[in-house]
Amino acid sequence: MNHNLFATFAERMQARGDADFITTREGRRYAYTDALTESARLAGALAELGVAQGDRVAVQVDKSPEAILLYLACLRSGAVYLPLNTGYTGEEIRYFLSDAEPALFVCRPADIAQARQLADDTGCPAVETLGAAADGSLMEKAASATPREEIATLGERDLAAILYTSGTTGRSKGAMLTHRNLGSNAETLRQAWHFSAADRLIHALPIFHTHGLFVACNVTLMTGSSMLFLPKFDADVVFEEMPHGSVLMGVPTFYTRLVQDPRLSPEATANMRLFVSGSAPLTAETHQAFEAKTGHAILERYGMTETNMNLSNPYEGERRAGTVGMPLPGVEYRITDRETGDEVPQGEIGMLQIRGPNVFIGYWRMPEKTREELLEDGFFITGDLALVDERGYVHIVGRDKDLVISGGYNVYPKEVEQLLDELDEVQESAVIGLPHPDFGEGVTAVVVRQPGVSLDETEVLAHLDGRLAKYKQPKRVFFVDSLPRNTMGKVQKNELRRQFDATYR
Ligand code: MLC
Ligand code: AMP
Repeated sequence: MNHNLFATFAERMQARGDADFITTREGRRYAYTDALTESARLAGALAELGVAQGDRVAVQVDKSPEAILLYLACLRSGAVYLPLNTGYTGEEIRYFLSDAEPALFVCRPADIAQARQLADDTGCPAVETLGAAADGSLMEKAASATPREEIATLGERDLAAILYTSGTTGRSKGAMLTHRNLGSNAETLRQAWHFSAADRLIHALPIFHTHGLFVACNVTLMTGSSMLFLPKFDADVVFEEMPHGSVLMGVPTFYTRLVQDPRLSPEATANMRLFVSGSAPLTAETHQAFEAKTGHAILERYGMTETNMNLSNPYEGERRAGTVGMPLPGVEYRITDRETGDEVPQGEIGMLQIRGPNVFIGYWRMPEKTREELLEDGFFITGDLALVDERGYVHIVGRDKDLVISGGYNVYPKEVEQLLDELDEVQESAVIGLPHPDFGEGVTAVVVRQPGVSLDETEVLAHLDGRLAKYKQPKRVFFVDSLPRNTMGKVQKNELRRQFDATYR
């Protein structure tokens, strides 16, 4: 049996023929047959570039339908798709290229000089470009390549993608996701969320993370439904498009922005059947305000890069504000005591663990990290703290990991602190997340200066600029005489969060 996810997609794509797959507001359109043809051409180009089965293809490009065709070409060829946040700086990319050792790096046309340099430095043999207007050298190569119609034969544990997720130590870890992981989750979500070929998803998320790439695109491909590709979330455009769409998937920031908009009404959302939220906590207030203004209860679900989607509020039945619902079919969870590892009684808070066909097979070239987080019995330790209520709905109540989630993007404080501590004027630093009305949490730095030196907020931010992706950079920097520590010498971030709580409110 061939476990290649593309084999499943191809059957459904053929069945949909000339129906829309991806359209854009600029009038670009790929029907399903076009996607089959173009992905074969791109697969041909990959083969000509020397990309073999199992090779990584690193991709840092602006959002476009062609980037999804490249993803499909990788699946078809058995190559491992490795998408990278467009906000990553050259230094961040250098790490990913040296760690993943891709056979090909696809970058934006404007980044070609830097990309060539990084590829040279890290031993990456090929660099091609792909632009948002279907321009760039990769599409040129595809146009003249011999199409590769063949679908690579793959086993159950063969990789479809590696997605890097930041680590508590400051070093990003590559989550290895198999064709089975992605395929099982897409099929589960298609059924759980009642997707049909008539659906039209308003796609406003980026396509380099699980949410916009796998949840949105794989479910669409499994269903044979269509997507309107927007370059980014823009409330004006979403209001224009809702009368022609049926589903919106977003991070909570989408919904807090929509709720504040006077145009939000039952009429504006009358054509929509489903609003999904995830990647960060949706507050009960936003959920309730959205429902009061539209009549739609947002469906909140819970997932991770390592696991795809795990828990979801029901499609039919009550979608409870402030909860992430129940396990999806085939997914198991348990909530355990952080010390003993034993399951805690219903209603008590513990560490959330997940098992199922959706759970990744490990971190790329990090066997020890894998063993720490992926237990022998198959349960993955999420790092999230949860409880289950008397009706079986799971509540995510906090995080056991030192992580800030800003507008749905994860920021590990350690990575920022390491850069701050590089400054000669800095004695030590702590990075925390504070309640933020737009991003949910705002990345905030608290810095202790060396005695007698001068250093201000602008200078600190200037040091980070260009070294860290924009979304990881602190929105504010505060200076204190010393950091609060407990008896073990550990910085008490809770204390700092209390002290600076009102910053963005
Ligand atoms: C943009 N900025 C951010 C930011 N996004 N800062 C912090 N956090 C963010 N998420 C910066 C911009 O560079 C800009 O800086 C300033 O903030 C204001 O930008 P904006 O125009 O208001 O932002 P916008 O472009 O509208 O983007 C906000 C957003 C976007 C929320 C729409 O960040 C977004 O699409 N996030 C989705 C992330 C996502 O897909 N996560 C899924 C991960 S998968 P300046 O200085 O230039 O003004 C996952 C698993 C799962 O978690 O369960 O799904
Ligand atoms: P990532 O590593 O980017 O995949 O982010 C995964 C993390 O996002 C999880 O471990 C949670 O902390 C968080 N997350 C995702 N969905 C939700 C949700 N619905 N509610 C609360 N946190 C969430």
